[in-house]
Amino acid sequence: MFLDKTKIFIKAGNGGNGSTSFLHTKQTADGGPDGGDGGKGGDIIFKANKNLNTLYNFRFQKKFYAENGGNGAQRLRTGSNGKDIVIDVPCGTVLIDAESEQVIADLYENGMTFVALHGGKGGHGNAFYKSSIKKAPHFSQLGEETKPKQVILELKTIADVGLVGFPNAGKSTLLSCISNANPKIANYPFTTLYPNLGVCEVKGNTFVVADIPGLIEGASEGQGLGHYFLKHIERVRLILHLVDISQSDGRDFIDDYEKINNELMLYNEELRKTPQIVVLTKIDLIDKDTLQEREALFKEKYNIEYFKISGVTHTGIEELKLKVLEKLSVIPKKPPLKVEEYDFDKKDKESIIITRDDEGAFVVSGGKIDEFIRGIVLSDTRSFAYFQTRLETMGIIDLLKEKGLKTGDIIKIKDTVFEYTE
Ligand SMILES: Nc1nc2c(ncn2[C@@H]2O[C@H](COP(=O)(O)OP(=O)(O)OP(=O)(O)O)[C@@H](O)[C@H]2O)c(=O)[nH]1
Ligand SMILES: [Mg+2]
Repeated sequence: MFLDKTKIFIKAGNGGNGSTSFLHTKQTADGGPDGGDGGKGGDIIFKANKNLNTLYNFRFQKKFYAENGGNGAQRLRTGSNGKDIVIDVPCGTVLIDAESEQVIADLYENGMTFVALHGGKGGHGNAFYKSSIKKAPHFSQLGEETKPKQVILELKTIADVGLVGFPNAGKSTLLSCISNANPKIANYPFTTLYPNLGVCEVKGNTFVVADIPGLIEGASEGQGLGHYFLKHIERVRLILHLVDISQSDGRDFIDDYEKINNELMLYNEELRKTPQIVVLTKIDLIDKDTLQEREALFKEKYNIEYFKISGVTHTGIEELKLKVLEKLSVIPKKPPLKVEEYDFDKKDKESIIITRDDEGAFVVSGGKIDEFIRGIVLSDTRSFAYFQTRLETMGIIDLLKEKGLKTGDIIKIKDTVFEYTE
């Protein structure tokens, strides 16, 4: 099973809570605040791994949660940091924000990493708040909570050479002749159901070849599987265009050649600029005269260089490999996608959302509220007083009044429920 596009859920770890604690020893009955800070939550990191060729593993696992930070504790103990999660993806995986559909990263080269989500910050313990004015702060800060996000992974294979041609043209046969790949080969169209990669070695140099199957007339409009796979040709440096000159499937080889070229152009104008080598295949199946006649026809029509091979007798394979190596040595690699500056991990610190629940209570939520509530321990009476004052000064009470708040109404903010009095 080949998988080259999928959507997954990711969530960085929450920050651990700060601790409220006071030192009590035999010598010191009240030795001051000693609550430690919470630890940082784990990050979500993507990493390009050359040993992967598909996104297949994501069929089984679609949710990734990094570990939360540990809570702070007495005696100034800091909570442990949550473990990061490193998600391995094949080279050439493009990450897209599922909500905005913006590209956020292109993991182009082996070992490249991208921190998609940062873990939440740990909250400060009460020791942090100690000052000359506030000798015994009875509050600490909650850890920062992180939000889950959805990200689309799309694989745009990074190969040096792409093999294209009608089904049955002999692409997989050629791949098996020139590389370490071992694809299925059979005498019917659509034998290969997904792109295969192989590593080819010539004179101590290596290059990666991708077999792009399923191309037929109309592929660019969604016929067959070809359109689905064309994205894997976008980044190859050199296209080998295989044409069955023996016409063993009963079609005209010139017509085949034009149709495939047409599909490539229709898919992406840029592909017009990708250098191409024409490879006439299955020459062992026709006699010398027929071959010469057809070659003459091809030369007359296009006047371009071409190669002729047989994957069965191996005629022409070595020359072709050398030619590919020679061509690749002067064709630069295609650059990674240009990714615009985009803050995928943007923390919402501004929103205030007011809704009414089934019982008519006013429910206040949003990023600004989350941030504000982090610093308040509502069980502590001094903090609760501060909380009420801040509701006024932040303008939340005014916003609620605009929505019809009056004395006796219930307000819910996170886990806190209280009655409003003017
Ligand atoms: N005689 C001869 N047969 C060949 C040659 N190349 C491929 N074939 C045969 O042609 C058939 C199709 O070859 P494949 O390599 O599977 O073709 P493909 O282009 O990968 O086809 P799809 O995977 O269906 O797109 C198989 O039966 C091969 O054995 C060749 O040079 N000579
Ligand atoms: Mg094949």
